[in-house]
Amino acid sequence: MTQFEDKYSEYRKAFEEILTEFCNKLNCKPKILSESLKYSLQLGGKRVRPVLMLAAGELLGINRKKLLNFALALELIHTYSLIHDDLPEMDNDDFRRGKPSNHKVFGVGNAVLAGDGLLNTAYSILLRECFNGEENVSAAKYICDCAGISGMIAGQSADLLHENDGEVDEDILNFIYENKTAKLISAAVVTPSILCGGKFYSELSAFGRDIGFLFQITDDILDVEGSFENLGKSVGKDNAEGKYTEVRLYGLDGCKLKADLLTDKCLKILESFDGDTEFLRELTYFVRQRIN
Ligand code: GRG
Repeated sequence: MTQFEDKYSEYRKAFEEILTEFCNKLNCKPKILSESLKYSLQLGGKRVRPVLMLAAGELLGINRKKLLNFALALELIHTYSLIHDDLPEMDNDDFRRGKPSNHKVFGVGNAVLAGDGLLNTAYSILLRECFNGEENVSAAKYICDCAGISGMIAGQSADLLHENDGEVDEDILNFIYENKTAKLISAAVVTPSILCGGKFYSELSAFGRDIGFLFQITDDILDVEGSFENLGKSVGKDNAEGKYTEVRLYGLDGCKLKADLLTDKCLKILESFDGDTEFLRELTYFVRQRIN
């Protein structure tokens, strides 16, 4: 394992301990509710948002324990969005993380409820954090805003609205990418900043936005060049369904160029920190070169 892989799995393990504890305590009635929540949470996934949060927290010198509940809430919100995104009336995908999507196993109604349940529980975790001081209140609000109607939900709404447009408009595309994908990823690195009084706030916001865009563009590239085996979900759907993507606007080569430019932008922002940014630099390359 490289030093980067070692560190990634250390962050991931720290996060998955609290996730496992959360899953073990789930005891809903009826039982199918716990099962459907656990199914999606424990399917795997890269855990890139929690890893980003713990890495940014370390850069700022925050005690990891202060971050774990925020990381848990963020991953719960992300998982809810994937369950709902896979539904027949949304992106209609039968597979996620290499396994049948939540609604293929539990049915559409239960999958809607699983997503609702994860979102509700995330808010409850964030609400509890609000008793730990004003900075926690601001951090919780920031995550809610990134996930909500001025964030991820707005992005998904615009995505649905424009999915059958004949031409791709750059401003609309940027709106969709920023809100649907970049805001939640950005929340991962901005939350630690808020928790320590706004240290490096503007740098981390800019880094989060750019790595979020990069993440979405590499997602588009992978939809063309990736495989089901690596991605664990269907490929080629964007093109087949005429979806609103950067590939349609700039072509595959244009997208790769844009991804390289965003990578450089992220690396440049990291130069302005006085701490050790090696892991975040490597993580940026990882997002650019990812195959899953
Ligand atoms: C349903 C409100 C609502 C929102 C859905 C997340 C989302 C918004 C749509 C998913 C569409 C999509 C493929 C977005 C690209 C970026 C993205 C969020 C990819 C999936 O995230 P990963 O790669 O997934 O972090 P894992 O499985 O690794 O956790």
